[in-house]
Amino acid sequence: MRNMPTLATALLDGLKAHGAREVFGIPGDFVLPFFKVIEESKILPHFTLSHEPAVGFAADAAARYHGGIGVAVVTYGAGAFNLVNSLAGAYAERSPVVAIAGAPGVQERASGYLLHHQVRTVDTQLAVFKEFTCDQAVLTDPATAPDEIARVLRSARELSLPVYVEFPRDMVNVRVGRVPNLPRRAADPEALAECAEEILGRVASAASPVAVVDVEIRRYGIEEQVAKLARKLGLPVVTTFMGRGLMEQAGDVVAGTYLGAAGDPAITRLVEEADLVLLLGVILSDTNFALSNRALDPRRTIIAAGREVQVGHHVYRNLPLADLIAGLDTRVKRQRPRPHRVGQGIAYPRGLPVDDRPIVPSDVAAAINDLFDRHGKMPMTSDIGDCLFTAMEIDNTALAAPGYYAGMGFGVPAGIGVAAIGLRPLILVGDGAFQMTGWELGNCRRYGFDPIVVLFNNCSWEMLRVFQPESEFNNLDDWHFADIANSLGGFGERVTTRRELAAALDRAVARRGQFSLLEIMLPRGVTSDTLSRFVAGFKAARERMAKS
Ligand code: S1T
Ligand code: MG
Repeated sequence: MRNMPTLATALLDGLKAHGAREVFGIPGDFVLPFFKVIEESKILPHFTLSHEPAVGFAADAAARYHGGIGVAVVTYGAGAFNLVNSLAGAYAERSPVVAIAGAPGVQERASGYLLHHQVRTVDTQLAVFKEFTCDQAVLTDPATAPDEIARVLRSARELSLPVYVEFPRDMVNVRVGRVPNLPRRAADPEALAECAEEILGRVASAASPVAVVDVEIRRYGIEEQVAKLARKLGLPVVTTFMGRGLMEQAGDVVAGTYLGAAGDPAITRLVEEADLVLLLGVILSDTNFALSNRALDPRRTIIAAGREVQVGHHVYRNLPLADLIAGLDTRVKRQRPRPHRVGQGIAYPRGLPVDDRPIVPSDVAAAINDLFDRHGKMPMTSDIGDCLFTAMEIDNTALAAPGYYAGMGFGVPAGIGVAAIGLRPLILVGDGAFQMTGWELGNCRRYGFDPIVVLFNNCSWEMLRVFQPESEFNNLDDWHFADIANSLGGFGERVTTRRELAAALDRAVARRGQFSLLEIMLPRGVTSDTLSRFVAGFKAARERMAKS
């Protein structure tokens, strides 16, 4: 017994072995014993935040950036239900977050009392989490707990989706066996061979094929492999809206981001006039495809996502994307150079005039491009709002953003998650979203995080205004966010002119050891061109659908 780990240390060791690098959480009485082990065992570093939605966002963003799994530890009921929206977003956007919820002890469950934080039955919480996690384990039996943990962690990695672990508080120090490390299940070699040959045959006979990539290629850590394959095949690559920031190192093959009617016309033509579209790890969402002028024709589309590959009318199941890319790579016979029809690289705005004119959203993109030219790129996170559409005018740069689920409040806590893995992020956020989770910046000082926060303050829910200009409820008050930075342990300044913007960004890069909050004042009613085209296209698509 002495040599056996406790369930708490077995879980932490298992998490680490399966790719967790840190833990985010907020304690509560049902999870205090586990938190004690987290803190004292030092198996994984831990970071506490202020509100559970932020815990989920931070864990999600950390997983998106380091390619392992994210971990969110919360208490029963009040804590876990606060995690629902973040986990739902992680599920929608295919991010492997392990939600670990403390819970009533096995003995308490049988007491007959309603326990505090309990909603209906003890298992109401499990039932809710089943909707947006791909696997669950309730650790009530020491004999099976290690295997159950191994199974859910493998599911999280294989499917790149959230999982749920419920940890009764009286099980924390129970002695158990170690959590086995289950190997990933690879593709059936025959199915892989047949699938790869079929795809390569299609590509060889296509005149103008294109690859569209989305977040799964990052989730499975294969961005470089996709770039290499694209070079061999002479395939131009575009990212989806959700996939913006992918393959930032592969500027030679990535032509830009496909936004349909809202995007660069050359990129739109590249996709819509292609005679073969290879969708790699793509979420088939409205934000990615609703603005298509031409619907994706199954006969000229190959889609590999969610461990499934569809080529025309053939479906290959249980075929992981990483195996497919490797299988294609080894079978490409010879390179077939194709004439590139797009000039590499879209001309993103840069060279911001340093003058005393007021700032518009595209100026922020130009200022950030200039900043990256001077100081090097920074990893970015963004909230939903015009800041994310403005990000489409920043050079293709590593980005975590809720481009599909579109949940507000992601940007700041996601940036904290990125800081926790040792990077210095640039965070883009609107004033409405900042009202939701901006307070979390107050946690930067104790961990020594120094993100740069670029806050688009238009005193408005501007994106909603674009949809419905007549509504006055979209007017927000002026909260003077920069003024709160000091009391939260950071540095804040408000900028209103282009000269001030460029100078403030430079100062922020130089300021280390505390967060910098740049509150950029933007006029109401002014948006990036990309947002206005996007909303116009979205409304038109909805109207088309209503008519048909
Ligand atoms: N609540 C949550 C959690 N997520 C949402 N996306 C919404 C509500 C609806 C919503 C938007 S865009 C938007 C809201 C309220 C306004 C965003 O305001 P702000 O952050 O200031 O950015 P900007 O002024 O640039 O629009 C969407 C699309 O669903
Ligand atoms: Mg706003």
